[in-house]
Amino acid sequence: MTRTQVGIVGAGPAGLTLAHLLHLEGIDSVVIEDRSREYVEARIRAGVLEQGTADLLAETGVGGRMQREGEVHGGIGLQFDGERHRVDLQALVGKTIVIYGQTEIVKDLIEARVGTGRPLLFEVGDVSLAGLDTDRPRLSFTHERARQELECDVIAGCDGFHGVCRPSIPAGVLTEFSREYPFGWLGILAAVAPSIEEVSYSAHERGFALLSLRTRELSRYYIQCAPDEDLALWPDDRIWEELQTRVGLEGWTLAEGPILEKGVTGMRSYVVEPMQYGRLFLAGDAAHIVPPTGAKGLNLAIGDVRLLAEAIVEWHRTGDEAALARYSEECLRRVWRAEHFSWWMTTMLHRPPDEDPFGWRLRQSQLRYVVGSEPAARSLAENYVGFG
Ligand code: FAS
Ligand code: PHB
Repeated sequence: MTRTQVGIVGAGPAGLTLAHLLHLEGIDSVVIEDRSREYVEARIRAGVLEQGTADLLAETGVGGRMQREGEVHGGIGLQFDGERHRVDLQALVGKTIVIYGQTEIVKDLIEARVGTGRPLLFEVGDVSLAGLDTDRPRLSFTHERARQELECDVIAGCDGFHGVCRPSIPAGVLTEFSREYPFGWLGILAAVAPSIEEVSYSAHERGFALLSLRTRELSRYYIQCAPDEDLALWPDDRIWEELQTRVGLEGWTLAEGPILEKGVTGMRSYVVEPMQYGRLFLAGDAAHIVPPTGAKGLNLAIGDVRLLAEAIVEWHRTGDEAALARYSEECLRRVWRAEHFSWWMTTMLHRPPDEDPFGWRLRQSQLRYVVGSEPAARSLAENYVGFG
């Protein structure tokens, strides 16, 4: 049996950022991940960082490449009825966002972790948790064909929506809140210069489309599809044709190019309360999921572990467990604000399969109001850039 102060399950943004923040404060941790390093570094996901997230990465010494290669954006586009409107985030709320892929953040955090020489174990198997309601919770797992036992002071469940930590909490403790959406996103990564300067959301009668980017040479575009859309029915030319229909504008051209990756992502809202049990603390997608329309998922995960790291440090320094006891309550206020904003953006911009003309008119009116009223635009802006 080996020991550590914090056992961290999952090497996604939540687990890696937590390990990094704890290390800066001299608190030891072990990170265990069931996938390979190559897999987690290649998994294409989020692209938009709230200013608070970007500032945290920069202030804690893992934001150098983000500052060199990321793009700071002062606005986003909302397109409907043949017009693209700019929501000027910087003018409205004095904050910006950073465009920098989650894959790059994960690479930067793994490099920092490896640089500390502290344990980051990939391709672990059969992870199980025990003793969560004692002061010596334990992780057991297989690594390099050997069974390992790890005694911890606390365990951080950063293992995403399909992980093992949340299900390790006894029945009857948790309350789940969820909503499934009758649509998903078909996303592409294309080797073509983005035809937009900033992220642009488009509501079209045929459905939603999103124009985003990773670099000035890599475009990241999405179209609304069925949640179980069969990708085999979407050859590249059909994807480009549908994108052209949904985002086409007078006097503007969407440049096409080779599609490097394509995939379908389902969409749900989900929150579990509380986000802790005994010495197990859930963070990120292990505790909550948002539809990506609000670009909140990654940012929520970072917000959770920022709070968790502060609470663990305070406990180790003073023996005072009050901040740890308040962790879930503190997180959930921010989580539910992001859940509502993500639901609001999603329902405003997506066409439900059973939408009638009345529903479409309501959405058009809502979009006109958001781009035409400064208070309404400011409300969108302050939620989009985040409150951190
Ligand atoms: P993650 O899921 O990123 O990381 C959890 C880690 O735990 C993974 O590496 C997993 O392999 C590991 N793990 C799981 N079970 C384990 C076990 N038993 N033992 C050990 N390790 C285990 N958010 C946005 O803001 N914008 C987007 O466009 C966007 N697109 C997304 C597309 C997809 C397909 C998905 C699934 C999510 C997307 N998200 C997006 C949300 C996403 O970015 C998450 O919010 C973010 O990855 C959350 O980070 P973590 O909580 O660290 O969870
Ligand atoms: C992305 O760039 O992948 C992205 C941008 C904005 C979103 C979701 C995803 O709301």
